[in-house]
Amino acid sequence: MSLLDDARDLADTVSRHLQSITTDETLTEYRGDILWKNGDLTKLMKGIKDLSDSEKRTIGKDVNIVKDRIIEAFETRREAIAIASIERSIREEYEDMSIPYPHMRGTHVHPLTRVRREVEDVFVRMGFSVRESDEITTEYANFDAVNIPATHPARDMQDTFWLSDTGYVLATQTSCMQNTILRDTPIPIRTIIPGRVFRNEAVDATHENTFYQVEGIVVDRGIHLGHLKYCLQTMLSEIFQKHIDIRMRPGFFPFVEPGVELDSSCPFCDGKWCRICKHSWWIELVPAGMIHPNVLREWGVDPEIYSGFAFGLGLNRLAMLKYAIDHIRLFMEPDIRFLSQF
Ligand code: FA5
Repeated sequence: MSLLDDARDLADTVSRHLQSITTDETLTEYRGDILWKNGDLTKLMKGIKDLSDSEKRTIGKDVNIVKDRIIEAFETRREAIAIASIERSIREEYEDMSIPYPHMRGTHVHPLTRVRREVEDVFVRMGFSVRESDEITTEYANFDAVNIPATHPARDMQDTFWLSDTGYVLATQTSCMQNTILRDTPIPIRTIIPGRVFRNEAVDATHENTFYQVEGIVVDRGIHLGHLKYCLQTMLSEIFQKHIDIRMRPGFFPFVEPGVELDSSCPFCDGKWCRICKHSWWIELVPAGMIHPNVLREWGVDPEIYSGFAFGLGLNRLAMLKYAIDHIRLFMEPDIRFLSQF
C-alpha cells in the first residue's frame, strides 16, 4: 500500500468514527489520537520525508490534501456538536413565558403612562420630536427665561420647592424647557416635552403637588394660532377617538402673547350636556399661546422673522377625563383595585 492509500484509508476511518462522537471532550481526545505529535496522521506524514523529490511533489502534495480533509472533518463535527448542544438546551431549558402564572392578575401600564404614550404617538406622527423635561431646573429657566422675573405675581401661582441656596428648583412647569429647546434646537422646531412637575400646593380632587405635563413648542416662519388649534384638535380627537371641537378664550401667561385657554368640546355628552362639562359643553383643557417675543429674543431668535406657539397640557387632567377618574390622588396611590382597571 502506498502512503497515499494509507492516508485515504485513515481519512475514511476518521470520518466514520467521527459520526459516533457526540461530546466535545471525546472529540478532543480523538483529535489528539489522530493529529497530535504521536497521532496516526502525524506518524503517517513522517513517511513523506522518505519519498523521492518527484514523489514529494505529487504524492506528498496529495497526502497533504487528505490531511486538510481530515482536519476539516474534525471542525465540521465540532460545529455539529455545538449546534446539537444549543438545540438540546433550547429544548430542555425552554420556558413558555406566555403561559399565565396561576395566581397572576395581569400587569398594567399606569394610566398616566398610557395617556402619555398615546399623546406622544399622535405628535410623533405629526412630525414632532420628543424630549424629556428636567425635574430639577434653575430658577432662571423655570421663571426668568420665560418672562417671570422675581417680582412678577405669576411666581406666586407656582410656589415651588427650592434646593436651598443653590439657584435650583423643582420644575413647576414643563415650560422651564422652553429656553433649553430654543437654545439647542435648530429652527424649524417641533417638539413635545413630557415631564413631572412639582408645586407647593394643597391637594384636592383636581390638584396635586406632583403631576405631569406635556409642553409643546413649534417655531418656524409664519406659525399662527391656526396651527396650534389644528395640532391640539388632532391630538384630542385621537385620544378620545371621536371628533373634538376646539374653542379658544383669552388667557394670561407671561411667556405667551396672545395667551389662550383652549377648551375641548365635551367628549362624553355630544352636545347633550352632562355633569363632567358642568352643562357647558366645553371643558377647559390646555393653556397655550404664541411664544412671547421676549422669550424668542432671549435666545437670539428674531421675532420679526420667526413666530411660534407653545402649550402646556396637564396629563393628569387628560387621563382623569379619558378614564372618568374622579380624584387625582388615585394616580399616586399603589391601590391595586384602581390600577388593575387599566
Ligand atoms: C402652566 O403650567 C403653563 N406652563 C402652561 C403653558 C405652557 C401656557 C405654554 C402657555 C404656553 P398651568 O399652571 O395652568 O400652566 O398648568 C397647566 C396644566 O397643568 C393645567 O391646565 C392643569 O391641567 C395642570 N395642572 C396645573 N396645576 C396642577 C396641579 N396642582 N395638579 C394637577 N394638575 C395641574
